[in-house]
Amino acid sequence: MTKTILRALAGETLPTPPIWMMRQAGRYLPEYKATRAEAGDFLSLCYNPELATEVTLQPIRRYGFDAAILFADILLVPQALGADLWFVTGEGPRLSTITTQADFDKLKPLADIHETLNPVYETVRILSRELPSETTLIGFAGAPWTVATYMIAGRGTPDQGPAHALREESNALFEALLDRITEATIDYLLMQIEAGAEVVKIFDSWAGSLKGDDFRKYALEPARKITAALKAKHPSIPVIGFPREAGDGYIGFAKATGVDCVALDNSVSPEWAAANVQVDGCVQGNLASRHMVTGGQELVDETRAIVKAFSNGPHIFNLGHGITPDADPENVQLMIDTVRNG
Ligand code: 1CP
Repeated sequence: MTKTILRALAGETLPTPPIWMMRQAGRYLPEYKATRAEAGDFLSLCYNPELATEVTLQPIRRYGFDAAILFADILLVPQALGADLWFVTGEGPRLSTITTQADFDKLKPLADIHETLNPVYETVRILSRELPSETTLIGFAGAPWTVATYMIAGRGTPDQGPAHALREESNALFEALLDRITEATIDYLLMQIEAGAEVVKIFDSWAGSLKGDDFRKYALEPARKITAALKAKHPSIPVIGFPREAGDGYIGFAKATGVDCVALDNSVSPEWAAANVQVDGCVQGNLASRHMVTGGQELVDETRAIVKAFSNGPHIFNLGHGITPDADPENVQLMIDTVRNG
């Protein structure tokens, strides 16, 4: 029996959509907090294959999601390329910045990234042995634009201002950086697939700030390049694209990039997305994460409305973005029960 997520990704309309959740291993779970404390800090957890496996499995044991997503972070690629990376408690990631040719020239050659990333491949290998037979293993990476926004600014930014400034003022350097990240991402995802990832997802969390021709050049084109390179070696491995807050950019995204599924954020209505995006194939999404905090009848009604809107085509149920640390684990169970039992 083929796994439900793989059936949806192959274009099958299922009576009940399979379900997993962005950031399903995370700080809303007490068992995650305990393992993270054992690891010491977040990056030590990412690079410890046994503990990273443990936190990946925690939401599978608790809820029986249809997919597990590798526990790692999109910022491991910059670190593997030679950027300094650390996390400031309560604030988020910090990186050494890349704003000049001299900064760029200090990046490591592609062949050297695996030195840093080997523990991640080991996590994937352990997971592919330990996961229940019905659970799909999803690998992932950040999309080049989103990763570049962190490498240029040295931190998360509300409007990606520093990355847009470099794009305008030193376009050749900006494009060279995007190309380097694209190549590293291809190698990184190929290694995850060879270690046992059955699906890969490309997170373009900041795609929404690219407009017009910039969206085409810096969101669509890198996703197309990565997908083509993966498919050339592993044609049967499905790719999920997530150009978050792309709005009208969701229309035609799958055709333009070759991805098998488009993940939707909750700024688009499911009815609109069914008519404009699901017509081209599988979609994933798109319940607002706040329902995992607020719960109640509103959660149930909204979950039912999303399932119904996407019921005439291939659909994987998910949130529109990651679950937040203040979420109530019981609301996650209520969402799952509503999806599975109507
Ligand atoms: O304190 C902690 O334990 C760290 C919180 C945390 C977690 C649980 C971070 C720091 N990263 C992660 C794991 C993670 N990150 C996963 C694991 C799999 C899962 O369960 O989903 C994945 C897929 C990511 C991807 C990721 N990291 C993205 C893309 C998706 C998204 O949320 O938009 C981004 C933008 C990051 C960067 C990052 N890492 C961590 C934080 C707090 C951030 C966001 C920084 C910012 O505010 O800009």
